[in-house]
Amino acid sequence: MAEDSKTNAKDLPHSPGPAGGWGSMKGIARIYAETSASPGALESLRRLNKPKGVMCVSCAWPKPANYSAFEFCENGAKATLWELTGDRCTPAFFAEDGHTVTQLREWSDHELEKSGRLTHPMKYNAATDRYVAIEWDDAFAEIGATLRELPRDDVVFYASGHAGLEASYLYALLARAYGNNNLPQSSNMCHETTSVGLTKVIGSPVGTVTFDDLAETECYFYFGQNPGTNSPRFLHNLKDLKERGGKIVTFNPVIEQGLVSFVDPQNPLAMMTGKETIISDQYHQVKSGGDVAALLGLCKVVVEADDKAQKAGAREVIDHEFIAQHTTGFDDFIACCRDARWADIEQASGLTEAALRDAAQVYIEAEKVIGVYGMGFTQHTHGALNIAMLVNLLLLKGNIGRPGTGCCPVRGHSNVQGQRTVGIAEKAHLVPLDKLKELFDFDPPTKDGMHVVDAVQGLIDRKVRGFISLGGNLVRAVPDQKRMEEGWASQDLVVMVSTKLNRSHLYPGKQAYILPCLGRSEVDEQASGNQAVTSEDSFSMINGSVGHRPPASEHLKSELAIVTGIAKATLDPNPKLKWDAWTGDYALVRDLIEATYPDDFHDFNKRMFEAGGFWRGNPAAQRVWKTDSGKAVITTPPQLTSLGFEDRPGRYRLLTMRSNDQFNTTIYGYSDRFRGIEGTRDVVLMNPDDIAEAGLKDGDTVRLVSDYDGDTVERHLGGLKLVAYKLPRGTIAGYYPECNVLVPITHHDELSKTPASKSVPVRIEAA
Ligand SMILES: Nc1nc2c(c(=O)[nH]1)N[C@H]1C(S)=C(S)[C@@H](COP(=O)(O)OP(=O)(O)OC[C@H]3O[C@@H](n4cnc5c(=O)[nH]c(N)nc54)[C@H](O)[C@@H]3O)O[C@H]1N2
Ligand SMILES: Nc1nc2c(c(=O)[nH]1)N[C@H]1C(S)=C(S)[C@@H](COP(=O)(O)OP(=O)(O)OC[C@H]3O[C@@H](n4cnc5c(=O)[nH]c(N)nc54)[C@H](O)[C@@H]3O)O[C@H]1N2
Ligand SMILES: [Mo]
Repeated sequence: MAEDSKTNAKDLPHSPGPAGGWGSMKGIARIYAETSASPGALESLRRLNKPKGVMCVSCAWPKPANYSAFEFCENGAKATLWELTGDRCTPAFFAEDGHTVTQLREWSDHELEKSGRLTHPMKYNAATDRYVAIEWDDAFAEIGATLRELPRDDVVFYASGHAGLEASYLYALLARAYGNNNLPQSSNMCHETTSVGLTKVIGSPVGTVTFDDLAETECYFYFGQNPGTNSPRFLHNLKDLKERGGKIVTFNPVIEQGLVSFVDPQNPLAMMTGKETIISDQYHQVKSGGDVAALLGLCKVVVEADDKAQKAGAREVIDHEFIAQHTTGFDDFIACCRDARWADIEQASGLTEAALRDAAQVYIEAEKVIGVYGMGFTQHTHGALNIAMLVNLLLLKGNIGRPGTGCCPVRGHSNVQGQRTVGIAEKAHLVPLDKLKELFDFDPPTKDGMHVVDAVQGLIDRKVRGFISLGGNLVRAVPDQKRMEEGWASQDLVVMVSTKLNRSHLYPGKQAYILPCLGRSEVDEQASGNQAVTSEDSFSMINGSVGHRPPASEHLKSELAIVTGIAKATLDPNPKLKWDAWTGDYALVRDLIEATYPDDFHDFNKRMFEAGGFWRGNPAAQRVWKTDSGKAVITTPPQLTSLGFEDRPGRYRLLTMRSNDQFNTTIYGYSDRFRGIEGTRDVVLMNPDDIAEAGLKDGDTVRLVSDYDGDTVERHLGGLKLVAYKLPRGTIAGYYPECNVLVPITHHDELSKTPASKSVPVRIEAA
């Protein structure tokens, strides 16, 4: 490798300036103006992420116990304002000329949601091809009648990781009392690789760090997560580390502005002077799928340094005492490190030996290191191997289960982790079924249910006949979107619990309903008064949240009330299933959660408003390893990439990315200011040398074609503008969800079935 692969992150063609700063203030102001949110909405921002306030509806980044005056970020503010918009999508909207369901399919995702908050329960009328208003009781009765007729195994209960623990617990109970474990969740497309892969190696499905560790650490090794856009409050912790002299080493094919530099928008002096903090000391533009080799290279240098130290009688680099006491697999792994050839590591990672040696030196010198990762790790065919390799690096120096160290997967939706904790799980063994039987006097099903991938396959094969969606926009979020749309529309029953109109509403089955719900920032008045809900963040902290805003419409119901409404209309009466009492007082549901999970949730109702939340605990953080061997597992990699395919001429690795102007399938606008891409999302980013070699030019209109060997389905996406961009050769980038038509449903992580959306094999053609 001739050139040094380490990038001087400041020297970028598309770099528009630091993350945070005035740019973030302008971003908030633009959304405020565009959503016509009332001035009262700004009051909600002030209450965000504080005790007795609203827990942000955006990402799952934890809330500090010592909060500041404005404990929210640009994107949290955008998500909140988007929910508190003054726009309304009423029955009159659906009756307007040009608003049949077929016509609405021509609208963009942005336009659909921009129509505003849904105000009434709606039912699809096939004769007029329109949604029309329906009374709640009629909707529940009709849904219940159809559910009772459908074969139990053919109905899916999906949840996007948003609804609070109380509604989620009852939703899972509804599915099991109905008769199946078909409880897939958005994490099946997201951190399922962590749930399965991290459990395999350290016995924990979730991260091991807390805020105390962030305050104490000396160093982050940062892989495939984009804090500037997806967890901006993390930028404050990264900045704090830099200010106390710590180091950040980043691996990412794309230069992400939040990992380059940051101006703290909450610091008036920094705002006035534009004083930016440089975040990454080293930025390594690894190839998509190249992290296994990069991590092997880092470990190789650590092993080499330890050999040298031992020979010289100096202090050892590897923590041999920890390794002997706490791990298995060490000998095989260091043999693999010693045997690995630099030429192979360079080829597979796209990084030079010199760059990897620089990075490893930082790791060797730091006493306390945290490994961070996100979707850039989990969404690959061998995503679990990425995680295992990062764990290998951390274990070599005992960097798990010690203050200031640990493994930090950054979770997505605000309650995605918590929903799994309280029973939204398709795998039966993850749920205390005996407890459910004891509490509710029915026999919960023991057969595993469907993962999102199984559900999509079931839809494509026309085996899934009914779908309940607690939030989310599955038609747009999953791979193979074209085939999914057809399968979705052929169902007997589709029920969507939603706040905004989205594409999943526009492929109605034979019987389809949109059930509009309250947002988290709104008052949820029930028999015992305004209700609080709880959620669990990335650090396993549980927080209460209380809405203060008036509901967007008087016809809305809470998610919990909708779940119990469906349950009552569907299930045979059972005196132990007290749907009405639970709806009247959510504290009773928290008692049930405590009774089902006593270790995690003791004194739940008392502790839910502790500042910063209460910690559910994590054995791995105490060096108790709940693995098969009772030890942490050091993994010898069977291959050097996380890809499921070989390189060949003309084949590129497409990574699908998020812009700064979206939350998943919710598109706020068309400004990705961090990447300098404005006005459109229909782009492909590509290395200039790759563009030249392909005989194309910057600005050309091109088409991507799936180059997948797993099946013969044709998948393509045209009308994309080619943008010359600083990317590793062979890696190209486009936006999620637009690129989902190109991702095959069988192209997923081997262990967890998480779709491999960060390395999709494609060809590129002039349009
Ligand atoms: N504003 C906003 N906030 C969000 C979301 C949102 O859409 N908008 N979504 C929420 C959700 S559900 C989630 S899961 C999280 C997602 O947050 P992230 O985990 O940050 O997810 P992505 O932005 O998809 O991708 C992460 C990074 O991986 C990099 N990457 C791609 N391939 C590779 C690779 O092979 N190796 C390495 N090392 N890096 C790679 C990409 O360049 C990108 O910077 O954010 C949550 N927060
Ligand atoms: N190619 C590719 N595909 C991906 C990804 C990727 O990086 N690349 N990322 C994956 C990831 S990480 C995830 S998590 C999934 C996301 O998949 P989903 O969770 O299914 O999708 P979202 O876009 O988060 O859902 C948006 C909808 O949720 C509804 N909603 C918003 N707020 C509320 C609320 O308070 N209650 C209720 N009931 N509904 C509400 C609104 O109607 C809105 O239209 O997508 C996955 N798909
Ligand atoms: Mo996610």
